[in-house]
Amino acid sequence: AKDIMPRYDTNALALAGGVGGAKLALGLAKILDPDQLTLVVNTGDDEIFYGLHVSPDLDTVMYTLAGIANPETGWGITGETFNMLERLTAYGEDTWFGLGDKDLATHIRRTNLLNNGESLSEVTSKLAVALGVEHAIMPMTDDSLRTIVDTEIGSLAFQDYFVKHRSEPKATAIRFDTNGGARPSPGFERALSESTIIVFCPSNPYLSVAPILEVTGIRERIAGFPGKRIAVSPIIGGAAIKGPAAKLMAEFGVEPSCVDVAKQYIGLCDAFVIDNIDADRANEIDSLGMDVLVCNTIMTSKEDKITLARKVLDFALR
Ligand code: FO1
Repeated sequence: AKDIMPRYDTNALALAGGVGGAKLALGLAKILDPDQLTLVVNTGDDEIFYGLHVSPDLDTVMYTLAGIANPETGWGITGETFNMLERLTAYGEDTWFGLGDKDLATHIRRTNLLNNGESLSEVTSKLAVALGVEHAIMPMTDDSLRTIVDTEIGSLAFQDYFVKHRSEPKATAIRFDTNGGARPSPGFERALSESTIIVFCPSNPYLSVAPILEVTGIRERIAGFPGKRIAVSPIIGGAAIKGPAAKLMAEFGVEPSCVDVAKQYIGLCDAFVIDNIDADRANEIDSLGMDVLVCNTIMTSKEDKITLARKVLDFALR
């Protein structure tokens, strides 16, 4: 499609978490050239397993753009095997985090390069290049910023909450643990200066986008951004396509709806995209001071992803 369509005259910065974010990121990558798009990804979910640095959201975006993401799970590599994990389980390890054999190579390589003193940005770029990804994928920060979920059973690191405890414990708060502040990655800084549009991909506002906004100075930079800013709601008809967003919203006493996602982005977004199913909520979002685009936002096929990416850019740049 890119070959027959006119080139967009824009530089885009897309903010993404895991699965939902990666889908729109792929759509954007299909219509924007590598020099026109920077994908900045949440690293609040990062965790050390068996001594290896795992960056789930970076890997989901990277594998999706490389065309090797597992569509069934939403994480990991397609056609994966789990021989290592089975052996580890047989040795008596508590293997609640599913590290596949191929995926493992990513974490080994990442950890080696980090131990050699390279930044997470440099390492991510090397991994992406090796996978044939041409568009820039950057961590939000090269520093440590860990998402902590306070729950009825205590404070849990994100993967403990999400995978080990299946998001079941009632959450009371979400916090971000930094050692005195996490600085934006150099690529994030550059994209903020050079982009003409910011796209908030349909990722969980509390768990995926909030950590990005928590990076030092980022909320202010986006609030004062001179270009267009547009967000796509990850909540459709009161439910999340994937993940615990709707459950968390209910626990925090907010009605899980696209309107409440929009409220999280007041002052940060000029335009907001909701699904056809939520057409009757458009007025409420309009009164929050955002222009509203109503369209199909469910991305099943590759065409869906490209179509939504186009609609988002066309609406923001109209
Ligand atoms: N999610 C699960 O629900 N169970 C798993 O065993 C699991 C393993 C896993 C391994 C590598 C990776 O990059 C992601 C993995 N995820 C798993 C997904 C991950 O916990 C979440 O998708 C993100 O952190 C949320 O965006």
